[in-house]
Parts: sequence; structure tokens; C-alpha cells
Amino acid sequence: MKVVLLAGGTGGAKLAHGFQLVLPPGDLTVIVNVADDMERFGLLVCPDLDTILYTLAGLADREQGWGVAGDTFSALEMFGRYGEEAWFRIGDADLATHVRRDRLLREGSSLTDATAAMAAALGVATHLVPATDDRVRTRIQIDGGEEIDFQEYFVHRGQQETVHAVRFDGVDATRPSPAALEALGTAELVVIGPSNPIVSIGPILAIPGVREALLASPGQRMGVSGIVGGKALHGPADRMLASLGHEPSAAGVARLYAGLVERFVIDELDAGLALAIEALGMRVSVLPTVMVSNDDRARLAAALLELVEGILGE
Ligand code: FO1
Repeated sequence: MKVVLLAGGTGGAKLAHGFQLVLPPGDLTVIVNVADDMERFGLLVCPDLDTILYTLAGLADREQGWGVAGDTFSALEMFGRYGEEAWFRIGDADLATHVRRDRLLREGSSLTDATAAMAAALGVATHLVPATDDRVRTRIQIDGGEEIDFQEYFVHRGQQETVHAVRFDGVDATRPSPAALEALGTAELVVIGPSNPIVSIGPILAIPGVREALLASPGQRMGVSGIVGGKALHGPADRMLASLGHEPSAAGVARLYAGLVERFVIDELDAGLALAIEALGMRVSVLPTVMVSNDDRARLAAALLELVEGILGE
């Protein structure tokens, strides 16, 4: 079955891995957020693309949720000695990814083509596609009206600031990557993954044309909550939802996807929210959604596929 997953970093990467484990090679396309991207040491760094690439290639640091397992930091230490900022911890192996990408981009590849070449080199059969080849950057408004870069908020300040507003700088001038549009146009299942709905999924949906392509897709459209029992499985999504005036719950996430998805998947812990979510005009499925082991990942992916097979068989 042709599956398209919209994803950010850690949570999206786990579900992408689950689908990769249960689908025939090449049946999965992951459309990835690029608004977390930043420039470091003169190189473009794409944290969400890289987290998913490393996860699908079996290279990820699973405990940390980003970077390459067992990576070392000699280059970063040397950059520090030269007076460069070293709070964004790029490992030595990770640095090779950014150097390689930079070279492909300089030689004229689009981000889509560079990503495809790198995924192929690492033996990844899944299609990893940036949501756009154009530049978009998440900006976070904190106390006092100050606006800071996403990674300054997320890594340097450790997600401690209260988020008063989020803006996707440059998004109006972006276009969806052609590969993302093509995948949506032929999908049998489109899943909005359990990623942060504001800063991971939000920037993908804000690209002009993506919502329309999603709605025009022949595939079943499904969302999976990354909030379980009122808490984000990874990162600051729960606090971010609350400070931006949304309910920090699976129902709050569902409300953001109302009109976009036909079905919403919530964790067993949140079964009590099912009726409220169905009132938003979507069917609700209750499943174990917390993914720790590879088996958990594969089991959730298989359960989502079964839901669609159930619908097609009706
Ligand atoms: N996340 C951190 O919390 N601390 C880091 O030092 C850090 C470095 C880093 C380097 C390369 C990369 O691809 C990702 C990195 N991340 C780091 C993760 C990154 O901040 C992601 O944007 C978030 O995980 C949100 O998806």
C-alpha cells in the first residue's frame, strides 16, 4: 500500500521506521519538515530530515532522539577553539552529512535530489522528501515580544521560554516539493504523524498548496496524536499548545486537524476523549501509540494499515 507520512523529528521518525518495517520497500514516502533547518559552520543543517534518515538507516542515537549513535565530537571541539558557537552539538559523523549535502547543493542538486541521493547511499529504500525545496524558518516569539530562531529556543535555551507566537518566516514564498505533491497524488493512506502539531506539522501545512494537495489526495487521511495523557511524548508540544491557547491534549491536536483528516488515532490512555474528538467530524481509533521498541513501531504501523484495509473492505 502506498503510504505518505507527514513528519517532524523524533516521533515522526519512529512511526516512519514502523512503516518501513512492515511495508514493501519503496511503498513509504515521508514528507519532512524543514523549518527547523539552520546554518552552522557555513553548512545547511536539516535536523528533521537527518533524524529520519539516521533512524531509517539504523544509525540513529535512539536514546537521544537525534544524531548518530556513538558519534564523537572532535570537530565540534575544534570549532569551539576557533571561537565558533558549540551549543548545537554536531557530531563528527553527523558533520559528514552536512558537508555531503552542502556539496550536492553547490553542484546544483535541489534539497529533494540531495536527500534522495544520500538516503540511497545509506541503503534507505523509503522515499525521504523535504516538504519544500525553498527556504522557510520557524521563529518563536517569547516573553517581551522578542523573536528567536527555532534552534535557539529548542536547543540553546532548552525549551524553557514561554512561547507566545510562532511564525514560519518565508513560507508564503515557498512551494511544495514536486516529489511531495506526486506522493500525495498517488497515496492510498496519508498519515499526519505523532509530531509536534505546531512546529513540526504546522510548517508543512503552511506551505501554500499542501493543504489542497492533502485534501485532493485519493488516500485515506489519518492523524496520530503525539500527545498522550496530556503530555507530549517528546519535546515541548504540550506546553507550546497551552501557551498558544490550545488544549494540551489529544483533543487539542485533533481540533488543529479538523477538516483535514477523516480519522484520528489516540492512545488507550485517552479513550475518554473519543466522543469529543468524533464531534469534530472524524472517526476515532484507540490504539497503543507509545513506541519504545522496534516491535512497538511495527505494531502501530501495521494497526494503521489494518484500519485502512478495513475501510477499503467496507
Ligand atoms: N537537539 C538537542 O536537543 N541538542 C543538540 O545539541 C542537538 C544537535 C543536533 C545536531 C544535528 C541535528 O540534526 C539535530 C540536533 N538536535 C539537537 C535535534 C534538533 O534540535 C531537532 O530540531 C529537534 O529535535 C526538533 O525536531
